[in-house]
Amino acid sequence: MEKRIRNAALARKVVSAHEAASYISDGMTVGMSGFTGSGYPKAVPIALAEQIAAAHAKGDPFKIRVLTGASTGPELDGELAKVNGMSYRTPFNTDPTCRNHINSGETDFIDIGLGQVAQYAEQGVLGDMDVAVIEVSAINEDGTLVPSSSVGNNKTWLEQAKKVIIEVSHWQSIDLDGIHDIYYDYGSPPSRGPIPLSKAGDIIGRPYLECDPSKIVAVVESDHPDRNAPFKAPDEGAKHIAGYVLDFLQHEVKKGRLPPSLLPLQSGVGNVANAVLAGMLDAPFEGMTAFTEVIQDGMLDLLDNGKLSVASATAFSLSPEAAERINDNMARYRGRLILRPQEISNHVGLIRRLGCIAMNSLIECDIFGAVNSTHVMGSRMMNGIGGSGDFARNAYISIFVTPSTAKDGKISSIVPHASHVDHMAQDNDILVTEQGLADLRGLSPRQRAKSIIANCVHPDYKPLLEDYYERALKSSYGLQSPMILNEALSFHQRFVETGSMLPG
Ligand code: 0RQ
Repeated sequence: MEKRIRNAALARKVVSAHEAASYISDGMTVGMSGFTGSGYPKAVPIALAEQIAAAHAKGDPFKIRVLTGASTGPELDGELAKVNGMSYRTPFNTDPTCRNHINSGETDFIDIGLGQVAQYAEQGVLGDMDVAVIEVSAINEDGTLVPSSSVGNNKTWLEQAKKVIIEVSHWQSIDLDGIHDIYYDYGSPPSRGPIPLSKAGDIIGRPYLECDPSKIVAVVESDHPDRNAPFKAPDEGAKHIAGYVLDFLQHEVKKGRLPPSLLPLQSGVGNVANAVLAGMLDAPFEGMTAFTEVIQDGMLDLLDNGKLSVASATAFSLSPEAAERINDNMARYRGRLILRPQEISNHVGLIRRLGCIAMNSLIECDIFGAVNSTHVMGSRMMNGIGGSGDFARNAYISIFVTPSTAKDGKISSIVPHASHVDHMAQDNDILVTEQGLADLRGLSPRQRAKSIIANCVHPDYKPLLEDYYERALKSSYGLQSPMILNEALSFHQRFVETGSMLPG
């Protein structure tokens, strides 16, 4: 086994996960590493959950406030949620038990754009950080830390926390060394200067994380794998969506609005996003780049076949097969794969400067193009806005992709009025479903409604939306964005009452 703890003083701080977890007590604010299932601590949260369960069994209170990069995995959000150990959670979650606690009101969830979290933490509005628990892939002789498969908010947590626990993962590739670019010169307003990054592949920082060694109270070794979820093979709908997106991009190149190598790609996670990336393998774009937040399987395939020259992100989000492939060959990707802090991967100024092409998924979109990415029926949290807000608003072209229906056709993804808005209509350029594509750029709300209903709505819902919109044109208080106030949320109301948005 390679030597992963190369600093003698820190090697003397190696303890069991239980001993490390005992530094955390009721009411503490804990910053954990982790972003979309990669690079999160595993051994310490499992031990912590056991300690929380033991305290609860004795009738003692024990809940903590948990801050991460984004979603984590079953050993962290899963275990802590199962023992009802989180009073507060930010900024993004995909764990089903944690989601239930959020939606039952048990856990306060703060849904923040991922690029903004570090700044909020630095302002102190997320609470003083008592402990940070950070997974790394190695500790260097000089005490600097080789990050793991995600960088997320780790730089900020290491700076902000009073005490630090380092979890050294033996599962992570030893060759992650050299993959990261940690920018330390961002500063705070009013003395914040320009970030010297003008291409996705620019290296602007250092390869290692730094931490005041006197704050490190414990080092734990673990060998748990990341949560690497398998992707479903793209279904027919996803393939259709991918086809429309690729045709659109080719059309933009033909029109001279995009270069033949496109502009840096951002892609959300999920099967549709992955299908679009898979489609790019056969598309006529060469020398592409990615400036995104997660590297998923599709990106890796594009890097492997040379279509993508470089991909910048903050984390991996891979299937188990792709994780194995990348772990076995990490050294080959050095210089072509770059992991950065999420305040840089999701920096709105850089997204605007580079002119990213953003592709994200959604819960629902209304006939004017306002997008809900987070709340089912307006009130139930799914995962959070994630990075979609950072990218959608600031992209050169913002594309949203979605199947036209959800839950076996009982829900239309296109509704008269969004029941919650994460991305206002003005930010969203292109909407794509398996039915077709609506190019909303330069259109008025009435023109947008016509285009979305004609191109994107499922045939089962088209007559309903046409009827609603025609009547809105006749009875609306104003005609800029025609609306029937007491019917705007009628699709949602029908679903809550009958289990389907379809009448009868
Ligand atoms: O639930 O599997 O239980 O049926 O939502 O939907 O269609 O598989 O799509 O995986 O891309 O997720 C918006 C949630 C879409 C995601 C969202 C149900 C649907 C299914 C998943 P089931 P799909 P996806 C980069 C960018 C915000 C963050 C973001 C997301 C489940 O993309 O979290 O974009 N986005 N980040 O049935 C009720 C509807 C629904 C619905 C879908 N209208 N009503 N349920 N679902 N539409 C990554 C990061 O930021 C980290």
